Amino acid sequence: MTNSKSRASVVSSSAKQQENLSYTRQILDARNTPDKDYLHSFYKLGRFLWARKLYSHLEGKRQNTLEQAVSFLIETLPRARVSIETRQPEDSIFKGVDVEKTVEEMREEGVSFGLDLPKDMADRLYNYAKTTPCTEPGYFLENKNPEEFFIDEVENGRLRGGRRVFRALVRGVNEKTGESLGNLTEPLLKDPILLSIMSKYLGYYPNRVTLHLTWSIALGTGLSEETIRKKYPPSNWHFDVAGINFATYYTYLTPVKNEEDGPHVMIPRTHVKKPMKMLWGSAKKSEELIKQHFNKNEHLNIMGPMGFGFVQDPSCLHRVKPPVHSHRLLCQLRFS
Ligand SMILES: O=C(O)CCC(=O)C(=O)O
Ligand SMILES: [Fe+2]
Repeated sequence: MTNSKSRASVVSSSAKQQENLSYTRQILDARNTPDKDYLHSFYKLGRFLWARKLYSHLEGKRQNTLEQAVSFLIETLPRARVSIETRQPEDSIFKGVDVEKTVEEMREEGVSFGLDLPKDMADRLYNYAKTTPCTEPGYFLENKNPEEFFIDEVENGRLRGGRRVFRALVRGVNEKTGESLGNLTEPLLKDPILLSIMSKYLGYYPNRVTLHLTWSIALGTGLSEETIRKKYPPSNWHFDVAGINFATYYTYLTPVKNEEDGPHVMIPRTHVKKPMKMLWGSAKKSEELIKQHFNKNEHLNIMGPMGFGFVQDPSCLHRVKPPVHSHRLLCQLRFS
């Protein structure tokens, strides 16, 4: 973990929601690039289906045992009242979504749609992203602090007329307004339907959620594919390894109506079935390798209006197709 101080600020701002999430103990914001955590030790096993399944089984068992122990204690100590807010499905943002069907689709296809954000929430996240400083991984000032900028300072793919920018990670806290990504996404983080989908899919209550709010910069048409791939890693085909087992909720906060608006592209079913050799080495896969094993008609370009939301098992091969004319904003919640 890169910065325990900023992590603490998000964790404390969401202390109440954690209480309500019962098991979801750690909520991390994007600025800590929490994925660094996953690059070491046994998290690497998360690329293997058998490891994800085994972990789900063991973690599910551990939580059940814990739960039984806690209820035993509560029952034997009748005066010690523990208040856990249990939200009902009718309070969900995703009221009406069929949990079983969604989980089934995730299992079969690796993706399921129909989890759109209400307009006011999408608007709030968009405004937050417009008014909060961003950073691009790998760019630092002379004093070694990350170089910060606002998204409106990126025009024609360049920051203040200077260097090229490919992506802008929105900070988890806006020091000026006191707003935080953790607070803004709180209704999502404690949404009973979303949590139910995630826990059913994973086989245990998620222990941790990481938040990412990311602008993909409109790159125009002049840059070579090779440069883009080098400078913008998620534009390469890859699978995520975000814990031992994990699943992601995505929502578009700018409309993605066509292939030039920055669609998320994936190959359904590859969470359970990947060519053997893709399981080894880097999680990033070359275009050539993908071409050898998959037809173009197996690629799914995901498009939708602002607020469009879906859940995915990001062990599926996927990538972003960078936008051409206007920046695309995506919010990701990774449950693990
Ligand atoms: O921006 C996207 O659509 C994909 C991002 C992604 O794959 C990642 O952050 O790992
Ligand atoms: Fe990814």
